[in-house]
Amino acid sequence: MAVEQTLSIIKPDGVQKNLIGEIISRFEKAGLEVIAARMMHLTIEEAQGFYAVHKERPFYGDLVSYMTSGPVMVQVLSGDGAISKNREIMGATNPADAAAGTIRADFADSIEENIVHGSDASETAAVEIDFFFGDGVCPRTR
Ligand code: IDP
Ligand code: MG
Repeated sequence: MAVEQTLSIIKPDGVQKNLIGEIISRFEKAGLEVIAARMMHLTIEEAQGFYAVHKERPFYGDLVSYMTSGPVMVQVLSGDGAISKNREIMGATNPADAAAGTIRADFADSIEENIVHGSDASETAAVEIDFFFGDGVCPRTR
């Protein structure tokens, strides 16, 4: 499987629950490497832009409010099959449907407040990484 990069976000509920270390530890234990990271509080415009693909959905306004309700931790993960591996570790969007042992099954309160974001395909990963880390990432040299 090819080495890929994917965008991961620990959403405001994950940060509030003090799960940054727990979540990143799960990625690292699965062999993914953090090659960029930043803690930030998204503006409404940033959240709207990031989730523009969902702007016609009924939950868009709520999603933007949620994503701007507190700071987030944004990181780029690198590794073999990183995009699907990250999605597997996250679990299904709705925690009620998420497999046991996934982040969302273990920690999410609802289909909206579901702790983490992960890119869903190579095209979206490239766009999302550029959205937050247009200045570049920090590839591992050891
Ligand atoms: P994903 O995060 O698993 O890729 P998407 O369908 O891309 O799921 O939705 C983006 C985010 O929008 C979800 O993670 C969740 O926070 C929110 N969301 C998705 N579906 C619903 C819904 O039916 N009601 C409320 N919020 C939703
Ligand atoms: Mg998505």
